[in-house]
Amino acid sequence: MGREIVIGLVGKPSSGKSTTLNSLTDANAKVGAFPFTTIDPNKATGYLEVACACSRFQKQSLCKPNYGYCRNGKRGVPIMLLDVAGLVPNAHLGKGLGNKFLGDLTEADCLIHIVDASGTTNAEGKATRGYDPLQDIEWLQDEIYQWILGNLMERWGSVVRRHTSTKSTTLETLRQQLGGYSANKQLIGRALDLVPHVGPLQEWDNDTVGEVVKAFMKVKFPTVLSLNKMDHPDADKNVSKIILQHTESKCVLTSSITEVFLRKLAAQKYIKYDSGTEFVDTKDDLPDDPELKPLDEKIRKRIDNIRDLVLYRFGSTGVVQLLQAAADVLDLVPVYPVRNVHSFTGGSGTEVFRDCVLVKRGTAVASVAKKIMGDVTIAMIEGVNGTRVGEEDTVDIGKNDILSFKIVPGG
Ligand SMILES: Nc1nc2c(ncn2[C@@H]2O[C@H](COP(=O)(O)OP(=O)(O)OP(=O)(O)O)[C@@H](O)[C@H]2O)c(=O)[nH]1
Ligand SMILES: [Mg+2]
Repeated sequence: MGREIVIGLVGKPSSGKSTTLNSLTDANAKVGAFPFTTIDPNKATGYLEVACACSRFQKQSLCKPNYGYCRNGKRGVPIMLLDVAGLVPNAHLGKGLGNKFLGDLTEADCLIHIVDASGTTNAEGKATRGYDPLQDIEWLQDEIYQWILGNLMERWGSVVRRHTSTKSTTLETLRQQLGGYSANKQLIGRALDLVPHVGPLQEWDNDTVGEVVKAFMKVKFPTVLSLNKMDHPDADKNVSKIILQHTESKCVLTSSITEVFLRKLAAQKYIKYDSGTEFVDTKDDLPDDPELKPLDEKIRKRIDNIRDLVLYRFGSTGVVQLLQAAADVLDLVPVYPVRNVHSFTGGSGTEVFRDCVLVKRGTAVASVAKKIMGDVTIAMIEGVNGTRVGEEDTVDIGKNDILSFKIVPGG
């Protein structure tokens, strides 16, 4: 059903991309304290937690998603995460693994830049002390920019000739040139709206092409900063510096290694742990719980440390919030296609809200239908209780987000 949202995890080697992937999914990507542990991209499904529509209608007990989960009105909607090889300065000139990483990113809808906020790895991902991670944010954006710009400039002469001879619009020509980055016309249109003064394409100079590429990057790769390794004592000062410098960016403090550890302890029944919260309960806290195993001194000490250094200081390990921040920059709304707009069931059975897709806020209902069902002819669209919804009406949280599409048979 439709194309899933894809989030790319990017950053220099050893910043914690694979650890973050493992902390958010069931993946078991290889992790190592040396650069280029990951070469081929790892893909795994994570879950974006949203307030499910079932709680609006007190139908939590009947809510059984086809994909993901719903626990008492808290729904985990599947989202694809992509962990790619580390990027180093001048990758676009072939350094490190060169452009390989960038090619793997084309299908991403947004990026999470995993920054090693502890300053214990240099720009190449090698162990050091006192490195300033602020630099990584600058050069990483520049690498992506140089990559897209380089690909476009390589053939700019012929792009302009073709554009003029076929009398294409700027949007059509850019669609052809940038379509390879899984960018559709709407997305490129939004990028062009950011640079309204650029004039006709055949007259663009290098600076103008650069401006257009920057605008394209903004809409194609909106980025969240994950300030990772915040459990490390050197992270504090770097974190405040980054947040002060990057006021326009969404920053989330994370300790992905802590999340991996807590999940492991929970699976082994040493703790009860609710991801995304600061609450960890052990046998010491819940002595009557028959499921929990007693702690040995070593584990007890580590849990105390985690509480002091991460959970009580920051409120959580941050990784669940990271996906929410990504959904925010993408401005996503969960939309529930149903068969029956009174009971919210699917084709058969009593279970409700079986499907859920994430779409950009403000998307027209007709585009939602297309995303879900492909090219079919819609006869009618209904909302809650059978109210008619127009094809051009737009979706928002709580507005036109429960829909039933009646299609023309064979249309
Ligand atoms: N202290 C601390 N260390 C971490 C954290 N996350 C990851 N690490 C460590 O950082 C090192 C690199 O982690 P990886 O997840 O392999 O890093 P990567 O970004 O995938 O690296 P490449 O695949 O080489 O690009 C490992 O030794 C991890 O244990 C964290 O939150 N805190
Ligand atoms: Mg890795």
